Amino acid sequence: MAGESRKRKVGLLYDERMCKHDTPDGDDHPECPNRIKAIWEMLQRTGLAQRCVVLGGSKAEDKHLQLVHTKEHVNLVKSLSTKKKDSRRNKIASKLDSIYLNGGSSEAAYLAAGSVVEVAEKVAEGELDCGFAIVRPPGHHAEADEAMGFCLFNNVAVAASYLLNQRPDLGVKKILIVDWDVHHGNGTQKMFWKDPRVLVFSVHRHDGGSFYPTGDDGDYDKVGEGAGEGFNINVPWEQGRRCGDEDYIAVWDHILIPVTKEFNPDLIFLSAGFDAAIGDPRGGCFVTPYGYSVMLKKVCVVFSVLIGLAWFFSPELLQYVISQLMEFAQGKIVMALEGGYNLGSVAKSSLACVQVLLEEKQIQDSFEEYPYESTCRVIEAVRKRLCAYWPSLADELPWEAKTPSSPVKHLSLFVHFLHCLLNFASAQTSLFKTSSICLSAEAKLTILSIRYKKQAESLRASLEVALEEKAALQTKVVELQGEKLRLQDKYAAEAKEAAEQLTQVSSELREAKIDLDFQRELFKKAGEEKKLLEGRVLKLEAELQQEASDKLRLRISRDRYAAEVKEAAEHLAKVRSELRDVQIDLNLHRKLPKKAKKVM
Ligand code: X5A
Ligand code: ZN
Repeated sequence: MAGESRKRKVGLLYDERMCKHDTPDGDDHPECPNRIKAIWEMLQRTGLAQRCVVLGGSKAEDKHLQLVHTKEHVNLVKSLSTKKKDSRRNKIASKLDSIYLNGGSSEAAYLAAGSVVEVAEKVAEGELDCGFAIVRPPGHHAEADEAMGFCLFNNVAVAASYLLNQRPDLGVKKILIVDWDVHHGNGTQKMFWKDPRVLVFSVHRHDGGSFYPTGDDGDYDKVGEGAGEGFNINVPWEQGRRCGDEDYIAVWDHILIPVTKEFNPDLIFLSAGFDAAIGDPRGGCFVTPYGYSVMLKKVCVVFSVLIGLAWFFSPELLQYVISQLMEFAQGKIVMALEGGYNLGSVAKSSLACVQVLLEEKQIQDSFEEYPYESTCRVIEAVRKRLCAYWPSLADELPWEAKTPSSPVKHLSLFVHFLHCLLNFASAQTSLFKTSSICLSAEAKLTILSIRYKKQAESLRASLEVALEEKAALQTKVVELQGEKLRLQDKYAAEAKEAAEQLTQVSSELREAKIDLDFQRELFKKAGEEKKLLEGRVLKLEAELQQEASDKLRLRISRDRYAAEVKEAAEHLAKVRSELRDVQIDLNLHRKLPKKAKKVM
């Protein structure tokens, strides 16, 4: 087929100026400039951006903004940049719900809305097959006359309204808006509440009305009004549910895809918030990048799946015509970023989506269908509420086994389908005239037989691959069982050893404890003894001191006595010598008289 060989033209819009919207005082905020930077860097690093048509942003025109917003609201956002003082902006922001404003907010808001318009216009014109506008601030909470929930202008609503009301020349008459942001797209819902040209679908956490934006606007009984009745679909997750891939895919399979087939939109907008992603700090859900890629893929191929309805109607000609159809109508999708606050999750999910848009990744829906029981309940409730408008939602759901339903059940659906087909065919008459419709029946049969042969061949090939895989898996299973037994033995031995070690260690521990107690006791005793000894030492010291002072005293008195003795001895010696002198004198006197006698 010609369509298969053609490269998809995927638009990627990024504009650094949208990073200028930031908190006025530099505070951290989840809706931060790095969100779009992270996506852009990821797409460049992986080389995907280089395979896309890269566009810069452009500012929205006031008259386009006013298609969904009031003049007052547009003027307020416009005036933000001219009001020089941050304090004035802070005052405005404080009156709004979950909004901050700075000097760059106005420009960023105009760029976000204008950029989605730009991508949508190029896709509608056919210049691009699809595109992704990496924009901020987000848009889906913004209402006609009020900014809220980090959103200033409702970017997607502005672009949808622009195509429908300003560009009838582009032939976009029916638009589907799929909003998979984890929050309800309240603004978008209100803007198209009575408009049957826009089918708004939002899946979000509702938690009984306690999740942002609180209230019951996001409940499944809100289906639109007047001409728009049935053209608003809400899938509200219940309280405490942390939904993941399986839940979202179940909603896709049993609500979104069947309805989209019936509605048969000319173009699809995706309000692509990534705050239901695994790792998001606010959403608390578990959608993986792979989950997002399957969700996107399912929406992309929905036009071509239109022909899936023909399975109960086998005339080959119809199949042939239908298979041509998918080439004409294939996936005009415009993705616009909404929320998503974990930079890694946002970047990885975006990458997975762009891969799908580029058709570079084979996506198979390989989910086992095990959604939460509550998910099944929600799906049943939504289908019941909306089946009056969308007959394909009326069937009993085959939750266990997927058995093909009887053709009779599908009859109304088929009539509707034929109706769509005729509409489409009349719109494409020129194309039909110049191509297949002029082929002879014989040529058609030849083409068909070739196609069937090819299909049979490819089926046989995949069967062979599958059989090989099965055999490989069986040997793997045997191997794994052996491994399992071996591991069991090993673990048992290890466990035994560990138990032994444990008992040993515990006995050692016990011993150590006893030891410790003993040591402690010893320590106590030693302490007591030490105290005793210390006392004794003190006493001895005192005694010694006493003794020393006694000795000193003794020495002093001894010295004194010695001196006295010396003195006495000296005195004695003196007295003696005096005595001797006296004796000499005496002797002298005694001799004198004798001599004298003699002389006379
Ligand atoms: C776009 C978006 C979330 C707002 C939460 C406010 N808004 N608490 O994800
Ligand atoms: Zn959100």
